[in-house]
Amino acid sequence: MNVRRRHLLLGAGAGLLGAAAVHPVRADGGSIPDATHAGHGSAPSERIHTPNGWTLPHRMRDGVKEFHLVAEEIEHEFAPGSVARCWGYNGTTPGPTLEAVEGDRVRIFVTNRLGEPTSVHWHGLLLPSGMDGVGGLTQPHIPPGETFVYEFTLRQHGTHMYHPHSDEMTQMALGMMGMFIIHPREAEPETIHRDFAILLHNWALHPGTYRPDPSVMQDFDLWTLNSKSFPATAPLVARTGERVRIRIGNLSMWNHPMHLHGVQFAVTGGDGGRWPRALWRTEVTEIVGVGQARDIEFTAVAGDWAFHCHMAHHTMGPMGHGIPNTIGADQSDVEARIRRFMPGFMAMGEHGMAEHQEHVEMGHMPGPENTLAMMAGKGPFGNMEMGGMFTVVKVRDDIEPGDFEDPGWYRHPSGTVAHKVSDDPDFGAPVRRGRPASSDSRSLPTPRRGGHEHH
Ligand SMILES: [Cu+2]
Repeated sequence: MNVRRRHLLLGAGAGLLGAAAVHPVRADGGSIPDATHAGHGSAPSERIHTPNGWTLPHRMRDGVKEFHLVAEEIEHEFAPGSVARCWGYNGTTPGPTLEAVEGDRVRIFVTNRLGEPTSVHWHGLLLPSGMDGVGGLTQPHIPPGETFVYEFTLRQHGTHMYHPHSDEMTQMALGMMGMFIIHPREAEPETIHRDFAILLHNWALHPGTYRPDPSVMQDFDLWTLNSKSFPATAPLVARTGERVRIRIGNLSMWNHPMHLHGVQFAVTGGDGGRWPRALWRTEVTEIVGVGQARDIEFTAVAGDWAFHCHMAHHTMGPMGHGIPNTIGADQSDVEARIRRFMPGFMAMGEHGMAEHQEHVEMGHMPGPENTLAMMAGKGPFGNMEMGGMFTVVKVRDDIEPGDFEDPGWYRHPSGTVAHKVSDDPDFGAPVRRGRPASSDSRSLPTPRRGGHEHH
């Protein structure tokens, strides 16, 4: 058991090394949103930047904004080394971001190219009951091959989402979801220079498999920002001093405390549109609950700032759940014995888990096929030992408006990087309390045989 599970901790890491710089693609080939016109005059209808994603182009017909969504099976890459047959819209998961302006009348065609019926629920929108998209309750399910149309007038603004309300468990587990952003009719009270949209999701893509498993309730393998796992998550790029908004939607099956380094942000809105200032909260971590959306805003400060879920297991790649705890366990004897029937076996985890990334990347242990490493990502100072719901907000003094390209790593002003002052563990005279543990873990009480198998 122990041996088999250890393999699950590891993935094929080699393909990840060059993956740090993955740029978002505007699949519509359209111009990059011009942030400079946000906040001046009338509201432009397309100005969201969806990292690793895109905004669906629309066309105007008789004063109605027309969109066309196609529900279909797709091939999706979570990060180099992990692809799967997923379900999405118009070729991607998440589906394209829909953008419109408060007061717009929208007409949305939905074509079902799946093998089973679907529907689309416009999550959080104020609309006629019959447009709400709940299969069986407010409309017939859309059979395979058919196209339905939804039409309503947008009577609100805010950060919203769309997803199926037909076989919801399966269709969402396989990736069917997207953001629906409605801009206020009037200009924003504060000029927003960068307006990002990120949808949180989780996936049970078991090691060595190619289709997400919809039956899993808790032990997910992949945690994603816009269906990408770090280091394939695109950085969020901004210029020093710009006002940045990150709209975060959560259609995963967990709540995610999203944490941003380097600034205190204001939580300024979400599903309910932009909140009055009196309701804003100053935070560094904001829980985005299942089915919720939250907007955070801040003034960009130069640097490379981590932005991630604070549930430590959500910033990791696939791992074996419930493995025995090897921290502090001397396994040298076990390793020798296991090697007799399993050449190349390496005992790990005595001093912590960080060594896993190195071992995997050096090819010491082949992982299961089509499975990301538990830890990945290279920074300018070494391994980042991250994965999943992690990305970097990259703020520079010289980024042009509308430029979202990865600028590379931050060049820290001299004297502003933590650095070594001693390699002597007895350095200095730090005050320490309590009883420092002996370096010999065998001084701890011996657990009963098989004690870690109790559940
Ligand atoms: Cu999380």
